[in-house]
Amino acid sequence: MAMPSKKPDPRSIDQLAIDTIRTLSMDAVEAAKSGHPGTPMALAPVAYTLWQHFLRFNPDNPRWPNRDRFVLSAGHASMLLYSLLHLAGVKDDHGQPAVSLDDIKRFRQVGSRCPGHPEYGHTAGVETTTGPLGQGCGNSVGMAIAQRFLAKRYNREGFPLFDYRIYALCSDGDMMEGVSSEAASIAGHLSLGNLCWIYDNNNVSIEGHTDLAFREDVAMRFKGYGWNVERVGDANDGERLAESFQNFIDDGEVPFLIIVDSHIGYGAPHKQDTAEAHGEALGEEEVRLAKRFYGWPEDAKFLVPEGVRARFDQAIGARGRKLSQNWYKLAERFGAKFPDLWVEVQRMDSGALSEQWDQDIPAFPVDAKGLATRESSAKVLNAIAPRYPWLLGGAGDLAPSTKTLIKDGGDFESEKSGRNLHFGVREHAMGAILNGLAVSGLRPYGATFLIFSDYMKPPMRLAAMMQLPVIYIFTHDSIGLGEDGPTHQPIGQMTQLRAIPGLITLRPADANEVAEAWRVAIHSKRPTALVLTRQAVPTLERPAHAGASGVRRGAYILADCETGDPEVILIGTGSEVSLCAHAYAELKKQGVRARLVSMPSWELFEAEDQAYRDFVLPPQVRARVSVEAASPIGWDRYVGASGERIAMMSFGASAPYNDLYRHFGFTVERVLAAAKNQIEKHKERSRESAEIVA
Ligand SMILES: Cc1ncc(C[n+]2csc(CCOP(=O)(O)OP(=O)(O)O)c2C)c(N)n1
Ligand SMILES: [Mg+2]
Repeated sequence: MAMPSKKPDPRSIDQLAIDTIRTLSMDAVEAAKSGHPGTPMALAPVAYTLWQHFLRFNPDNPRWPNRDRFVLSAGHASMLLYSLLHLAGVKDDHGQPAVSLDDIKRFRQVGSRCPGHPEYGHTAGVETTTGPLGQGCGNSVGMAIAQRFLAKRYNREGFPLFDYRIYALCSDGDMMEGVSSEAASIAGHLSLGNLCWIYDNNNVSIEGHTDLAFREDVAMRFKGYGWNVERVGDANDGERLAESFQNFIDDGEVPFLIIVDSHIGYGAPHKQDTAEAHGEALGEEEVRLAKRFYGWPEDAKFLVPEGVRARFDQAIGARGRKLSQNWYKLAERFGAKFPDLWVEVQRMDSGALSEQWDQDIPAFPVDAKGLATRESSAKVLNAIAPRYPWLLGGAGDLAPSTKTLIKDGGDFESEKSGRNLHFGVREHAMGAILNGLAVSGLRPYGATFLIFSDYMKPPMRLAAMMQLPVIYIFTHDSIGLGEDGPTHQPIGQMTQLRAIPGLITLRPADANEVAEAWRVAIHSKRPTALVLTRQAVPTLERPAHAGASGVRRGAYILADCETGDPEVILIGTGSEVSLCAHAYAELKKQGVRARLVSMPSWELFEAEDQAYRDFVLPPQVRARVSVEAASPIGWDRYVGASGERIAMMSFGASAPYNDLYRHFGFTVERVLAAAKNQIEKHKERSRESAEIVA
């Protein structure tokens, strides 16, 4: 492998290419009058060395499944990545440049492929969305787990179908965030020898010198996690950088941290090594002086000197094309020899489902005692898993409680690559790892108590933004968890999850709704949260109650009055549906025309057309009661300002759950009273408005 020289000749094409990355980044930020120039200027040689000499990546086909992954966890340095994508000539799905020079000129503007921070799905070659510090680090661990899982399942003697590596570039901020510590800890535990983090140790963050808040010994910390650690004392020392990357590749046993000492804003005479170089345009004069320092034409803007693109093409381009061509040939031979496995790989790669994946999902018989929805979920998960081999996941040390083990799925451990992941008590990293697994084509799920979804919101919202079909299994979903008390009882969590655009929440009422909820989740191209009970809930009688397939529409009429409009509509979710069903039966007995609506998913209901929504909740029927043992926020949308919401107005308490339901007013009597109040109230109102009209 050609190593770059230690002190590149200032006129060498490699130095010219490095300085092109720097100047493109400076010019783009200057034009936008916003952005982060300092870190691309400092890290240009690091990224250049990696991309040109090591990264196995075909610019013509950035989706090549066996490509090395490059994650810019320090997403604010986005111009570093955009410059690389541009200069390496990376193509999008239509064979067009992933990033044109025009995109760079319109950095951070409407319609540009160069938004402020790298966005997955928006710019070809961007492996994951980064910007919230630490997330990319977490994602990279998921990617590394994915590679090992894929290698274990599909590689055969003489067929190393998946042998790629994962590189992540991290800043001081990444290192300070807790999620990267969680992720590094589990990466060390799992001996992920395919993972390399490059830590940009520039001693500067937004408020100034990192001494203000961060003096820990990062090298010692990572050694403690079981990583190999190397130091490169000068970010401009291409030879030493190359040596470290080679050591990572040669080692391959445990994750690898390369600590690189760099100078933020390298070459800017007044701003180098200062926080000002981090997040604002350098200013015209400073840019001019920095260009003079690089030996660059001072007035040139967005200049790509002749030979620079060709240089990328000769190195990363030629290498990547050759490797990927060879890989596709290998894949063809693999397909001939292992046709079933190859079908799987192709299905996975295209995001398709495995054949007959839902054939074994059971129908649950009516059962007054019933079972907890976490229990029925376990049965459904284990009916799906054998037919869906790239479905994998685990819990944050709560598998026995969340019921999320795949039987006979094997463990994913240091020496094992099974389907049951053990995240340990690391919910935040779990969320980020799930995203890394999902962008790698696997179908991941992660589980914990609903209350601890609080610990993983950042990666959940990124999953929604990236439209990743991650499945979250959140159990112990209300005061119904009982004795553990208010610290463990979720109140506002449903509201918070419903506020994440693009996340589908599902709170199924019984075992058959759970089966449908899983069907929705598996079919979904977006993240889905299954919200499940700890306590048993009855399995409702169907078809006396409507079939559970209505779950797909978010809300459906479970039981209705025989004729005409109902006088009142009861709307419940999850464990409160059976409560409403009892109230409905009682109302019916008393001759009241009631409708019972199960509403497991607001998002799916909102996606239905107005006609269906009006069919379920006719606008003329104003007497409405919602019942959900959680925050009332948002329910006025469905019951109206004059409807009644039976909800939690405070934190919960520690007691047996039946007592808590009574204590907090989740009783048949209360629902009955609310229904009758509503009927009276709206009768009165229609009388009043009739009088006004008369
Ligand atoms: C979770 C999170 N918190 C805060 C920020 C805002 N922010 C962006 S960069 C940064 C720190 C910059 O320092 P460093 O990470 O060392 O990056 P450098 O300037 O050295 O490139 C902060 C606080 C963020 N992007 N993500
Ligand atoms: Mg820094």
